[in-house]
Amino acid sequence: MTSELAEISEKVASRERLTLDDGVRLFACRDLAALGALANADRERRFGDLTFFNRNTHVNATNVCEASCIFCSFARLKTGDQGAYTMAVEEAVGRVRALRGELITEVHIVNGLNPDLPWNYYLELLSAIRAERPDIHIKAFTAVEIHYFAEKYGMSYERVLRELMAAGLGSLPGGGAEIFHPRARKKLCDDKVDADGWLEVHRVAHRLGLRSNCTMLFGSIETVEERVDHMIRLRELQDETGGFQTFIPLRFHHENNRLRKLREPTAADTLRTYAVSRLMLDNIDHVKAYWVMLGLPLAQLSLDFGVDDIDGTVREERIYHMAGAHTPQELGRRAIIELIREAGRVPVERDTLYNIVAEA
Ligand code: V47
Repeated sequence: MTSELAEISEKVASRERLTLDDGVRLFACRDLAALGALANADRERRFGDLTFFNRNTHVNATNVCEASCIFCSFARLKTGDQGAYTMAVEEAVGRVRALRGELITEVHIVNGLNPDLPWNYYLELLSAIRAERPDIHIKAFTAVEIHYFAEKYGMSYERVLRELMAAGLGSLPGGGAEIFHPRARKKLCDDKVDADGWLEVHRVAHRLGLRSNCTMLFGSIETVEERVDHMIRLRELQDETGGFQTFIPLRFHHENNRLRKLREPTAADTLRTYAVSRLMLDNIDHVKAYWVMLGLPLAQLSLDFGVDDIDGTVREERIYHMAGAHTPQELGRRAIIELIREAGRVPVERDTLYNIVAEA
């Protein structure tokens, strides 16, 4: 083991918290295998070979979005623009109804910031899905959407969340975090909620008893320091609330967006990012590799670099497929189990809140 890693690995062994400087040094470490082994030891200390997945479906009810994030291939600025769509509540519920009889446990809803919809649309969306499938957990609306609702409909974060909870909201997904550091955030997504606002939404959600996830969009224009800074801001909020369940590093895809001239992150950079995430975020239980964005071989490899979760069966994924992901739009339960087994791990089906549904 290289000497730089030896020093940090001693800290990890004695459960000493890693600093910004340690994180940056981990990114600079050339010995990817040794870094992976360090993250894997931590992963195995927590979960052994267990590898979590769930059965879910995605609903993206509208892609009309006022924000102009330069990495996004999904959004259309205005209703009526080419490719813009907004589902009627009944249509969105129909996507869930079509899965009647299937044992999915979660619906994941993320939308654009659509200026043409009334507040009631979202409440009706949740209550109609709940009425259709009361057994399914609804994980919906990123902190960016919650902030937008608060501003647009003139409510506090707490009021927005309480009304959504009363209509059926079960937890928040982790999207919209991108990169917190103001230099990168200004370039990536200047006109949506800033880091403090994103974190405040999750702080309030956790106080109200909701669990949530957190993400980081990596591999576009951010520096390594900015990645580690992002992780530390999440770690600090987690110290305060304990409400995050899983961290999901989201690998940048470059097709059909304004960053198409950039190269996508290499496999090595991707694996390194998972490993550093596992080591920096000592207080967040899970690190998830979203197979849709990674491709299946890299998703399997990630399980040796600190990852213990590969998300779900996922139906009708749009955000990454519009950005050039070449993975299938869904994987069946059998295929996910096979994927995990082939990588030498033990698949465990979980629900959104990490209760075990079945050891496969
Ligand atoms: O916030 C958009 C990212 C996020 C691109 O909580 C892109 O369980 C890469 O947050 N290249 C939405 N990334 C998806 C998301 C998510 C996914 C799966 C599970 C969970 C969870 C959350 O996707 C956005 C943005 O960060 N994104 N465009 C792109 N071109």
